[in-house]
Amino acid sequence: MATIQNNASVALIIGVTGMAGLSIAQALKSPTAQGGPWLVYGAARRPKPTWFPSSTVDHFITFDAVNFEDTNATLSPLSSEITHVFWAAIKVGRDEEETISTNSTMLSNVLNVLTANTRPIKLRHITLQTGTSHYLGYPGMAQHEPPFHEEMGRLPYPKFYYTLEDVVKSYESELTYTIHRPSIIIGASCRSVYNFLLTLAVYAEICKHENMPFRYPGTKYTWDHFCEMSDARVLAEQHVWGAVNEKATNEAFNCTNGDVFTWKKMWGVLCEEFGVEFEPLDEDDELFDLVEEMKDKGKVWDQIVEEKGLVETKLEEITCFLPLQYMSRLNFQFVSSMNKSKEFGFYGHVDSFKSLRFWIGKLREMNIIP
Ligand SMILES: *[C@@H]1O[C@H](CO)[C@@H](O)[C@H](O)[C@H]1NC(C)=O
Ligand SMILES: *[C@@H]1O[C@H](CO)[C@@H](O)[C@H](O)[C@H]1NC(C)=O
Ligand SMILES: *[C@@H]1O[C@H](CO)[C@@H](O)[C@H](O)[C@H]1NC(C)=O
Ligand SMILES: CC(=O)N[C@H]1CO[C@H](CO)[C@@H](O)[C@@H]1O
Repeated sequence: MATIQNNASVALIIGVTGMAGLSIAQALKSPTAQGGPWLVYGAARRPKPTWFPSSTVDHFITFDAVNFEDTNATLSPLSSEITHVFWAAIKVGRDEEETISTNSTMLSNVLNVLTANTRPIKLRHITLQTGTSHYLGYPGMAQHEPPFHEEMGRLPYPKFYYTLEDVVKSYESELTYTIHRPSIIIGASCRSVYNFLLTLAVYAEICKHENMPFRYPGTKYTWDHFCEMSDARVLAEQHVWGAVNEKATNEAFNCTNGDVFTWKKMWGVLCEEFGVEFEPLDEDDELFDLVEEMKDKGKVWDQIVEEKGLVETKLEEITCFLPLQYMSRLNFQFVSSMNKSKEFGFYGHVDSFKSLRFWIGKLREMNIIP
């Protein structure tokens, strides 16, 4: 276990059991990490899951950031150590308003405690992860034209990402920040709210088990047009880069793999990896309602988990069929510009097909899927 030295880099990752948080921990503990060696505190709301690799963090801590007393009791003793916060947490409310209030409370609580209980303030920087939905409107409402870039203004309605950015900016006189906006995050965890890859893997396993075809729930448009993803490793690399490079200070960056793909091609990769037959999209067919199809499949997943001896999970906790289906029916190309990142000196990238294969392997290694 690493020990604390004066002026050392001490990280607190909020949301360490999610796809991004786990990859940030791994990036910080890599021997070549910029700004390292890092002492890493990983925080989550719930206790450490069995699949979480213990050696990834120096200290695993649990507290509920929504609760100020709990946050204060846990973090005030650490406020004289922690130099960097990596924010990769999300707690989704019943609606955008609840999400906004919950999220800004969590973020304010953590920043309050770390800046109020020690002098001089040790905390120097926060990396805030939001997402490219920053640029997206709600169904039927105004939105920006892709490709999206950072200078695009805010849309004229409440979005919790905007609120989070405002909370962070309100601490501008005390610390610096960077904002990271990934697209669809691809990584390995069963504690992420939006894990599209795991959702697709579970769907494929259910298809095999039930002898159902592995059908695409989206439109012909997204089947044929460009989409992109954000590998959790590239995202983690950008967080660390943002945390230690002065040039990036107080700037927002998109974060995607740096390539684009069509779902038609990606579906083929998924079929190969999961061992299911490729079903071409039939233009004349009605849209396939995956959400409806998976509604009652919880018991089937339970059975697969038991038969294959997998880590115990519940279908409704690890999948997000509705957002997946929504994404697969967008009527524009879901792509972001990586111009700004590159101009500022961040060149992280990965081949999206290789990325998918890599993370499917990880999910298997972690015994989350068969
Ligand atoms: C937070 O905790 C510290 C140390 O335990 C304590 O001194 C401080 O009064 C607490 N702050 C608040 C606002 O409760
Ligand atoms: C992200 O990409 C979108 C689409 O190209 C672009 O409009 C937006 O300005 C980019 N944002 C940043 C911070 O680079
Ligand atoms: C590149 O990104 C910048 C934002 O940094 C944006 O202003 C510009 O329009 C983008 N150019 C292209 C070709 O997307
Ligand atoms: C900026 C913002 O929306 N802050 C809200 C965070 O949530 C608390 C309550 O949960 C509100 O009081 C704040 O106004």
